[in-house]
Amino acid sequence: FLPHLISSMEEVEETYVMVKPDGVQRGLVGEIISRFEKKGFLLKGLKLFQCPKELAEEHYKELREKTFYPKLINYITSGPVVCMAWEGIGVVASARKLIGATNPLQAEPGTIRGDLAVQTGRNVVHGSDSPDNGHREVALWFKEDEICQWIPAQASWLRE
Ligand code: IDP
Repeated sequence: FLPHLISSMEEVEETYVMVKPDGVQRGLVGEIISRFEKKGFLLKGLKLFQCPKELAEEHYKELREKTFYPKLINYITSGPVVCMAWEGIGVVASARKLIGATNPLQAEPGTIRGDLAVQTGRNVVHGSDSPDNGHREVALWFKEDEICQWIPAQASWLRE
């Protein structure tokens, strides 16, 4: 949170973004991180991580009743994921736009899923769907000491 650099009353948000196991296996980690980095959001947390089943179940608990839920849990725990915490004004909705629609065939070209994926069950990346879930998911996937509060050298070139 960089209060002295924020000139408006807009609220700083955080979002949890994750390169799913297919994105890691396909060598798309750098490409995906790059899109958020170039956009100008602040990276606060980053790690390669093998997700335990219990954590996957907690993360996707709202989808428990869905027929695809068991496959989703298998998918997310099938190999390492890359966990990211990004901060910024409007970062939650903006990250969702950069990611694109859940079904990659419906995702616009230029979005991560639109450019890099073909199937909902292999849609390479996750992004929190609301500011509340952003906080919840960053806290769920990261320990407190894995989050860095820092001011990038280019901060004043991103925000007036
Ligand atoms: P989102 O990731 O775009 O927010 P959600 O509806 O929250 O989409 O679903 C979470 C994840 O569950 C999706 O990203 C996708 O990996 C998986 N999923 C959703 N719907 C289906 C489906 O119909 N078949 C297989 N997997 C699905």
